[in-house]
Amino acid sequence: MKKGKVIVSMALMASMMLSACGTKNLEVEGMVTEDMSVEVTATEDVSTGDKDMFASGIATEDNSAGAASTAEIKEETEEFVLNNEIEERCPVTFTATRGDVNYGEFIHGTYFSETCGMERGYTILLPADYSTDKKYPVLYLLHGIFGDEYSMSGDDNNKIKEIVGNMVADGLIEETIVVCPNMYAATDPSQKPGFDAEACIPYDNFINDLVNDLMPYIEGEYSVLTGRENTYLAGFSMGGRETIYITLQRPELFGYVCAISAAPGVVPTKDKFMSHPGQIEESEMKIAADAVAPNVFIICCGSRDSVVGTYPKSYHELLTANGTDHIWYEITGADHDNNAIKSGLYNLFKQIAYDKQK
Ligand code: FER
Repeated sequence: MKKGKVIVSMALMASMMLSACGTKNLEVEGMVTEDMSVEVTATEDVSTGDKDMFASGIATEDNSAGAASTAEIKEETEEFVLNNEIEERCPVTFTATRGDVNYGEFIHGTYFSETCGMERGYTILLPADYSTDKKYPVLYLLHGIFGDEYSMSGDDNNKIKEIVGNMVADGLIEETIVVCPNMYAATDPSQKPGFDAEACIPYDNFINDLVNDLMPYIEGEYSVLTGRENTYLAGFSMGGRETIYITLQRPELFGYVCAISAAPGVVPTKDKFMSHPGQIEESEMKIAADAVAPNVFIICCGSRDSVVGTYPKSYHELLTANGTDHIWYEITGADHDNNAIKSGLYNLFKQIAYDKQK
């Protein structure tokens, strides 16, 4: 793939940015170090007190973008140059609903899970012009605690459809299928999600459901490209925790990974909510030396996450201490919210685009 270009009206961008985040000034400097870990520093003008608007932008942030016409977008132009730098905020041009892009709709389906002994649901976003004459890469996108297969696909404010559709429209990434599973892989249908260590067991069982049941089903049912180069994994919070665990357990399956605001409990710890026995020991927080590491492995979190705090940073520090390449960055001002999710999803696809054009 060649360098991507995005045509954006400066005036349109400016007005979108203004309504998206007041007079905030966000300058990001990203530096990719040799071992692939990225240190991102940001300076921002928070003097206007619009930080809350940024953090709680779930309701207000993107509606302002509306459906931009192609003429409007092309009025004045700026070149988007694809590079491997992390951008803390997903540019509005990728979260905007564009009038000339068909984003498709998530649909619901079910599969039989041998792992859980029951029929289970998923939602799936097929490219608008999905055809069995083509094969598509797949992103498995994991929800947070108490979620289900509708959590990520039903939340218009995480912009998953727009980010994928707009990056495809700009020639940055291939058309990509997005699968949102139900990560609560309980074997007992009467067991319900809760907020204690025992209630986490079904989430930790999801690796078996994903690898042995859902992925084979998706690969049999839809026209998908297989193999780690074409199989992406991302998750938010509890989904971020499982993303890290699954990646470390099965690195041969996922080439591109992003754990957003990952919850505690991958390794033993006690946070303000509960004691976590840990899925693995700290010394196991690495890609095994004889295994192939993901091409892109991002760990990120909002700088003022009020739920998982500095746990994502501690995962980054453990991976670094154990010699596993990854990208770490913080999203300035974001809480445990869609600003973090949009950032993580955008940067995952941006890194995929950059990696695949090489
Ligand atoms: C915890 C803190 C946060 C935890 C889970 C979460 C299982 C998950 C939050 C989310 O998914 O939003 O201690 O333990």
